[in-house]
Amino acid sequence: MIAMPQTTITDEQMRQFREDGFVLIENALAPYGMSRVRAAFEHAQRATEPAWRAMVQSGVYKGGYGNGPDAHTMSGVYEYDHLFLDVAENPVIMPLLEQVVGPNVQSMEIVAHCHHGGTAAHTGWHRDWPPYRHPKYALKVKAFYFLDDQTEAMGCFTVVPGSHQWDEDPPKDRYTGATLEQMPGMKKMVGPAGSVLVWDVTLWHTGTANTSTCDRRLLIYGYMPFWVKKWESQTPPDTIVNWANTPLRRQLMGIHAVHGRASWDRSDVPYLPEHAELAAAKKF
Ligand SMILES: O=C(O)CCC(=O)C(=O)O
Repeated sequence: MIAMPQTTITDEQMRQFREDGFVLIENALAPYGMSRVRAAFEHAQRATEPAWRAMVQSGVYKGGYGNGPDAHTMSGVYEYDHLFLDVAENPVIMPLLEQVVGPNVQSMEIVAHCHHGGTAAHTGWHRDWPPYRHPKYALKVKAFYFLDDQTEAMGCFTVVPGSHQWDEDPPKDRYTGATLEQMPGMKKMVGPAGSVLVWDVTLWHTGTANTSTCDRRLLIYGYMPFWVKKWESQTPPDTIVNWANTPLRRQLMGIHAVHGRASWDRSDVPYLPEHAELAAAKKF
């Protein structure tokens, strides 16, 4: 295993993740400092705001995560600040991720997200894909970092605890629009600024209306096993390759696996010398 700072994941947290499909860890941004993280977010938001406003004006919404009049989705934010890449390997959640996704975990997406005060829900009840199951691992989890205290009025991310264990998807003809928040068993994910919510994407989930005057600001990270293709035919951008200066970072960025097979590795990015040795020592 790679040496890195450890955070102990308690049996209770693991039980909650397995049974409810999520776990909330407080003070998860402590390694970076809240003011530093907020400054990076605000910089990315300022830089992307004109294009977002033009998109909203055009009425043609693209970009996922409800990008449009009720939310501003910022992808590729690591081009504005490397901090967004640093947070992808947050030592506070790496041990949990290695347990729930597996030791060959990689980060799939990095998004900064603002769901503005006084706006409608930017999405409805869904799960990200069918309930693919593995006896040991979740195929995908997301980590949502709260940049501000999350109260129930702030358009909280909301789940039905335990629904990741169900075969059926949320109904499409009920609990939409005005009845969104009548979903039986739903729970709003509140918590103090700096917390991270790690959740299984097969949970039934939605955003809700932000009836407060405060913007709901999140950093969103998706994590999946290394064998899922992240870059496909695209060569990873230089910003990512240059940041990925350790074997673990290479794995996290979907370039070269530490714990997976050498045959899964990309050949369009040269190995780090120490990673070449790791790969050469593998059987496959
Ligand atoms: O922003 C939210 O509250 C909803 C997020 C969501 O639907 C997703 O991550 O798939």
